[in-house]
Amino acid sequence: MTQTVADALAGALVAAGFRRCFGYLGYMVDQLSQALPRAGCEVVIAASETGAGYMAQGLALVSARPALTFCSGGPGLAMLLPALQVARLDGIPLLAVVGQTGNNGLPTFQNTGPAGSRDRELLAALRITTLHLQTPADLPAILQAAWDRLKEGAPVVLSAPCDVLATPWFGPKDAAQGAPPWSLRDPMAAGRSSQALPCDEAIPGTSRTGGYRAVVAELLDHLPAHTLWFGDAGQTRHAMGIELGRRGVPFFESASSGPMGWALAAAIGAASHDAASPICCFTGDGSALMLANEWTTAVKLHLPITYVLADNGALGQPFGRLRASGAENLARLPVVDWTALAAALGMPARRIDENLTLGDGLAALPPSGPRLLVVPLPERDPAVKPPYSLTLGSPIAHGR
Ligand SMILES: Cc1ncc(C[n+]2csc(CCOP(=O)(O)OP(=O)(O)O)c2C)c(N)n1
Repeated sequence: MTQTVADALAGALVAAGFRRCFGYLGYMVDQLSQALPRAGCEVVIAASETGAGYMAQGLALVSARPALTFCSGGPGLAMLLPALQVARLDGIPLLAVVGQTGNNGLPTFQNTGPAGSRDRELLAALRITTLHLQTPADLPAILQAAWDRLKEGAPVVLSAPCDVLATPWFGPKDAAQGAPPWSLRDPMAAGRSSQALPCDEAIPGTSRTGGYRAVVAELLDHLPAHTLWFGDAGQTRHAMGIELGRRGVPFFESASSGPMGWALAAAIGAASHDAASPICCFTGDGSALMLANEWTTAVKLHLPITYVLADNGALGQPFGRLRASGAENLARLPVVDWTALAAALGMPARRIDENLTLGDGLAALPPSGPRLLVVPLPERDPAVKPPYSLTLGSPIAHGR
C-alpha cells in the first residue's frame, strides 16, 4: 500500500510517543483517522470534538506528556475551540491535528478558508500556535516546531489540508526527527491544585447533610487512597479545593478557564492512562447537562470512574447571585432523571436519598467500570466560598 502524508504523520506521532488519541471524524480528517490505527495509535472517537479535546487534556495531565486530538475543520474545529482555550489558559500541551479544505479548494462544502469558516484566522486571533502543512516537504520542520511548543506546555494546532494528507509520501521514513523524550516544564502542575484554601471553618460532621464539602469528605472515607480527583466548574471544584486542599490531597481542575463539563470528560482521558488508578469526578447537574453525552465514551472504554453528580436543580453560583434581585429562577435547571439517563447511556447509577449514605450507594454499584452517584444538594451552599485557589501552571503564573 502506498504511504501517504497521513501515514508519515501518523508514524511520526507514534514515534514521538502518542499511543492513544481522542478525536472526532469528518471528511477533511478521514486520511489521518485511518492512518493512526495503522501506525499503532489507538483512536478513541468521543461523542464530540469538545469532549475529545478535554479527554486528551485529562490524559496529558496524568501522564505529564503532551496528548493528541484530531478533528475536521469548520464545525469540527468550532467544537474544539473550548478545549484549545483551556489548553492555552491552563498551560496544557495539547496537539490538535485539524483537517482543512485542500489546496485544490475542495471540498467547497464546509470550506475552511477565507471564503468559509476562516479556521486559521480564527486560531491566530486566539493566539493558538498554528502550523500549516502547505506541502508534504514541510512535515519534518512542522513537527519539530510542534514539539518545541508542546514542551513549553502550550497547545499546538497542526492544520492539514486534506489533499496534502492524501498525497503519496516520498520523504524520510521517520518524519519525526528530533522527537522528544518529553521533559515537560512542570509535570503534573498544570491543571493540578493542592491549595489549603482560605475557608477554615470546619463543617459539621461528615454527613452529607453538611452539603458539598461533606460529600467530598465522605468520598475520601470510601474511595481508595490512590484515587485521582477531578472537580468540575462551580461548587463541586470549590468544595474539593477546600476539603482536599486542607488534607493536602491534590486534585485536577481547569483552574484558569474552568468550563462546565471539563472534568466530566477530562476524567475519561485520565482514566484511560492507567486502569489501576481509580478516578472520582465531582460534577454539577448544569455541567453534566453540557457533556453527559461523553458518559458513552467512559462506558465504551469501561473506565474506573466514579462520577458524583450534585443534583441541586440549579446553576449554583448564578442562583446565589441572582437571588438578591429575585431573578434566581433564571438559574434553575430542568428536572432530569439522572439515574435513568445514565442507564440509557449504559452507566449504572444510584440516587442517594435521605435514607442512604454514599457508602451504601457505592456498595450497591459495580466496583469496576464507570458508575454514578446522584446526590441531592442545596442550590447554593453557603459553606462553599470561592474564590479559593491560586492557579498552578497557569500562563499568568508562568508569565506567558
Ligand atoms: C461553559 C461555561 N459556561 C458558563 C460558565 C459560568 N459558570 C461557572 S459555574 C456555573 C454553574 C455551574 O452549575 P452546576 O454545574 O450545576 O454546578 P453547581 O450548581 O453544583 O455549582 C456557571 C454557569 C462556565 N464556567 N462554563
